[in-house]
Amino acid sequence: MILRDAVRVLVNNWDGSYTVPSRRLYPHQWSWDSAFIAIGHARWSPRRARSELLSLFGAQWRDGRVPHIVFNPRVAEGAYFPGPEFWAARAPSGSATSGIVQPPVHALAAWKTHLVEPDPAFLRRIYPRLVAQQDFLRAARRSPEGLISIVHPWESGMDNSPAWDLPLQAVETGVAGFIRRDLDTVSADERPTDRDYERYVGLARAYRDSGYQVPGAFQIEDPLFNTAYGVAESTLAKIADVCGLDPEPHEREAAAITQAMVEHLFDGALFQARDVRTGGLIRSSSAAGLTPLMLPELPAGVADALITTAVDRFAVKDAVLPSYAPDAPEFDAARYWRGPSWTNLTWLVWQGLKERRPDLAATLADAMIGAVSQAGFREYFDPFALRGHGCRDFSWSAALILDVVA
Ligand code: 9YW
Repeated sequence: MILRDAVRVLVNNWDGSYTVPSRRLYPHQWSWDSAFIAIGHARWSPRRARSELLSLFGAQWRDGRVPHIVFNPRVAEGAYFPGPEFWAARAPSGSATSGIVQPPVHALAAWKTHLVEPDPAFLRRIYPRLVAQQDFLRAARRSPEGLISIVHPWESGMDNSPAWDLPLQAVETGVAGFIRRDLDTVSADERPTDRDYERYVGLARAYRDSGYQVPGAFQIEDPLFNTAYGVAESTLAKIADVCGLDPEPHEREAAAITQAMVEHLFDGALFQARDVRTGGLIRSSSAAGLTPLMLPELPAGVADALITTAVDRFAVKDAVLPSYAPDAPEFDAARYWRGPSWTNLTWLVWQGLKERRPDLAATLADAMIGAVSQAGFREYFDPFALRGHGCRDFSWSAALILDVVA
């Protein structure tokens, strides 16, 4: 039943060559959504999984960046804010896109698709594009410490995480005159605030006005983004191997980023984000800090400390994973990335626990299935009451459940 419903969500959200995250709230193609969605498609239609990824990379920029939104020209102007008129950017393919990126989880998606239905020709086609995606991050976003930075909260994928409260204070507000289309669909107390949006728009506008070259007042090394980058390198090593290419440079890069993360972002219990402008760690209780469990070469002692934190502070033994630790004062069970459980974040931590702690991984899998069985394929869930929040029929909630039960 749950599998049939999940496939139905993906079929209804399919747009011919890719899947929209949600028909009403997000009617275009989103970058990291497409990766998670491909992982789900792979379980029932690997052809759609390959199409999902190839269509996204069809809008890759010449500098290698994969834009976080690829706009569908058939969707009415103004249906989503900020839309193509705001971003004013075009890929060489001619598609209108945004100019920022999202966590690079796509190599993992390509590999998982290949594992379900081996297709070396697909891997050979997508490999150079995945390498270019990483090259962009190295060229444009790497600090002397060897970590990759994001220049907008939207690039983290966790837009209004409390981890961004402090760095956002340095960002000017005062950008007004826009219409929040998200509030047409979802109630305001489940979304970021207007003050958040003013800063998001201000930051995006400044980056846009520099030709998407110069970061504005927000430059952060985020543990989830860096984990995705590191996992991409270890995955590219496997893909290179299948393609008859040298995996070694990717292995070296994966080891280097893991080491830099442990050295600069680990606080002894959780990975934290670092503010590049001040050099200081931003102490928060975001579940993003648990995702380094996915890094294959994470030292065992560090992994053990993360697992203790996951159990003690994120209730991993008896609930779905909250996006923010419930014992922290900023926790809000219903507001977007400030506490609710998200299937993609839970899935990432589940991946990281599968080999290290199969018992906890099984508990998380059951919890994910329990949440969608009770509330449907909602965008996010109250981690304790399991009440659904945000939009309905949300693609990655459906897609990742297909992977979890496979
Ligand atoms: C927005 C599409 C995207 C996700 C992000 C999520 C949200 C867009 O939706 O951002 O309008 O707020 O935060 O992770 O990719 O599902």
